[in-house]
Amino acid sequence: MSTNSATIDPAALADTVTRLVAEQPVTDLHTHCYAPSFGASPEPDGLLLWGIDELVTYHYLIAEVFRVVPPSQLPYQDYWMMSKQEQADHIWKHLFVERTPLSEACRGVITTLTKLGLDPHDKSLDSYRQWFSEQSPDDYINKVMELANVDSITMTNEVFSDHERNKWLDDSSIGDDPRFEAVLRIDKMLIDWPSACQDLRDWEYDVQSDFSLDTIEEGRRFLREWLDRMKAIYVATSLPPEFAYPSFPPQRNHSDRIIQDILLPVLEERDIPWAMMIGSKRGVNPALKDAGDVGAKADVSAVANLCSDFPNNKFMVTMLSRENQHELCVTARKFGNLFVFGCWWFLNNPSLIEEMTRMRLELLGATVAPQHSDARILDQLIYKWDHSRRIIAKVLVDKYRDLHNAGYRVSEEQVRQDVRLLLRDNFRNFIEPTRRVETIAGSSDEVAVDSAE
Ligand code: RAT
Ligand code: ZN
Repeated sequence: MSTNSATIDPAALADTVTRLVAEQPVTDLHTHCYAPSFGASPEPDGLLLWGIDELVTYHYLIAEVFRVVPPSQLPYQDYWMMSKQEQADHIWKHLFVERTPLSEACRGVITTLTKLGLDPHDKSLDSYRQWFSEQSPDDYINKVMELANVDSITMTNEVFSDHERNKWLDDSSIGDDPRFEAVLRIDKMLIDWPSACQDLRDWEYDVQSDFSLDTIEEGRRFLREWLDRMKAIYVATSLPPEFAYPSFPPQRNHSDRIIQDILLPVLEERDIPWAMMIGSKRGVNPALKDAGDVGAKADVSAVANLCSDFPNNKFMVTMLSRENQHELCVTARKFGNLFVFGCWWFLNNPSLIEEMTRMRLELLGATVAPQHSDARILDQLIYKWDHSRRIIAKVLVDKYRDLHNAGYRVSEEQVRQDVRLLLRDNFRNFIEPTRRVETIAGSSDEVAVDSAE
């Protein structure tokens, strides 16, 4: 590749950057979407959720509809007793027909329908239902991936869910769909070790909650076997705002022992990252189910301590509180084994994505994964990426303009490289460091052309 390709005319900067961001396939590193082999809605217990009724009953929208039709008018239990279609009709009527769909989650449904070629103004969901009934989930995945320009969807595979675990045990090829990659999600081990321990014993791992006897070896065997079964690309845990490492007072809970003796040794041996998603406070309003969680500020020093105490381990971190973002960026400047990713959950809103992306580029350059979709419903890939790409492009344009004002001209190749790193290769390289990627300099020993391109 040429290192001196023509620099971009400042007048063309916004269009060029926006086009290059749109053209770059993204590897979506955290979603809750599944391959069709896990079953697909409306099939009962299908894990792949898709289609209009799932889109409209997204838990973000459930929280929003209870703000306009409060539980004094529609008690929570009455809502949950409704069929999925009745729930969707209720939400559509109140959030999309009787009100302007202004919120980000509402706008997401509008973008998705529009990009699918459907008119989002219908007063009833019937015509959309008809359209979706004509799609097959397997082909529809390809259509969604094409529209969202996503090259790989990373699942969240809950080993402590009996339903999902049994699917893996029953079908050894369940994870073989090349469009999806697995992630071993192990929240219970860190958050409720006595109960996780009981599960492990039921599954014939000889573990004790006080870590006696063979607990360490057996805990490691559990992780190794599930990493292998899933071919998991990383291990993930959602952690509460109180998460501390070391825990305080020391050994107050079991998480230090799990981290030090079971989890990190296995991950080091496999060279697989641990993704910590920190700051979720579960069940603040349990009547809302998945919609009842909130986020709160956590202590970033837990991340710094882990990165420093375990230099041979790799940590991916996203935090739920806006207030933690600056400290997290500064911490990442100190530790090459810390990979910052995504604008998680309540941060996945344009104003916050913009602020965080700007801050990350200023403090860390193009060394992060600015976004993941967190899509729970397949179709959401379309809007989550459309909305985020626009913001990432906007921030990049500003940064290239700042460089221009400082006397530096970027070329199209440079922009293409930055965008490729941000949307795909930083993550790929972090999980798979031996992978070789092309750089504009074309000379370092890390350079070789990615055969996919
Ligand atoms: O974003 C969400 O939909 C949340 O409910 C959670 O799934 C969160 O992203 C998580 O992974 O725990
Ligand atoms: Zn998630």
